[in-house]
Amino acid sequence: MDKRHFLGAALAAGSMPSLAAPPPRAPSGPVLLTISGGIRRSNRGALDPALDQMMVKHKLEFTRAFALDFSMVAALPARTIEPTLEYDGKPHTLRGPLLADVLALAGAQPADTAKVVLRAVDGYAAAIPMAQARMWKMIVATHLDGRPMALGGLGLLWAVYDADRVPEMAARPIKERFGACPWALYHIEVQA
Ligand SMILES: Nc1nc2c(c(=O)[nH]1)N[C@H]1C(S)=C(S)[C@@H](COP(=O)(O)O)O[C@H]1N2
Ligand SMILES: [Mo]
Repeated sequence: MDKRHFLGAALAAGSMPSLAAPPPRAPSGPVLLTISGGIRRSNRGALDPALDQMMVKHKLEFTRAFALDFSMVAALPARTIEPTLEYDGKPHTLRGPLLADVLALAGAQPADTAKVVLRAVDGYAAAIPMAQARMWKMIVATHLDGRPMALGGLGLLWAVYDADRVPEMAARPIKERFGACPWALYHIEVQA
């Protein structure tokens, strides 16, 4: 099968739309999120041991990565969820694209058995199987209650899901529902 037929078939099957789409532009604003590991599209090179200081401190390693600014995340189709948050026990509206769609932008379509490591600026990291990310419909939230989120609060990006709507998590005490949800998310590693 030549390349054109392959892409056509993939598009028709809906299996790899992001790969067939024209490559997204490089970030023009400050990069908020860097995706490395099992990606098929990159827009930056290797970790710079001199200038990528926070990633060095967090012991990250990569030879290429896909970097996103806020507008690239916000341009993806958004979902809205309304989980009860553990911090105030109240339902809040969170909006942002599916984590799976953010990964697809970097040409990553991890198998259900693959893990993604979601890392926050404070070093907190959660490794979750892709099956869980898909089942929980995890989003990369850009907005809380209609507003962008502060760095110093829960932003700028928060990997989160609708815990109230996932029965096995809703059954748990509220303090045990968000361990897989780093706020101030800045790096995702796709593991094989
Ligand atoms: N960036 C960041 N996100 C985080 C955490 C954290 O320490 N840093 N703690 C996680 C854990 S283990 C839980 S249970 C919830 C609430 O953590 P907290 O009670 O420490 O705020 O947020 C999760 N997200
Ligand atoms: Mo926790």
